[in-house]
Amino acid sequence: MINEKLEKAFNDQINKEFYSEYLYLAMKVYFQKLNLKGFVNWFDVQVQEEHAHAMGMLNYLDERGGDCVLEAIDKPVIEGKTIIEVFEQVLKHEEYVTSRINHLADVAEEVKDRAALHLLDWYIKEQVEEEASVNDVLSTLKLIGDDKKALLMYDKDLAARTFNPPVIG
Ligand code: OFO
Repeated sequence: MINEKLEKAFNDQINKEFYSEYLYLAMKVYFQKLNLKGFVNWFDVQVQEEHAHAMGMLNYLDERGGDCVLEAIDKPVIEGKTIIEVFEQVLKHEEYVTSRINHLADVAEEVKDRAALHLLDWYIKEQVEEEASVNDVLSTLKLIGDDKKALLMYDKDLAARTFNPPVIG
């Protein structure tokens, strides 16, 4: 049976993963309006990844005999106006999620739950990849600057991103 404090921390994080899914869905809509299909695809993959992250924790909680309590998901707000600003928000958001996963690992450590720590190792590694992939897009966008032709070419590159269902744990 999972410790109550850890169960609550998992539930909080499940909510944040679903929020991430919702935020990236809002960003997908933003790019649909711009008719940038590669960016739309990039966010589509992001949405599926976040859904998988949330489900991985939800199923884990169930496996450990815990209760999953689904709370309301906040309304997603896109803060920036430009494409770069949208990706700066994504990076800020992923850094925040990393800090919350680390907090979750701190709680698992505090209650000496080695099995949960093992699962969370996967999420910690995943956050390194998440931040790296956003940084990658941001660096390219900074190089592109105001060059519309280069942006359209990059949009084609992003169309190639595919979702590979993660094996969590
Ligand atoms: Fe679930 O990694 Fe992004 O938020």
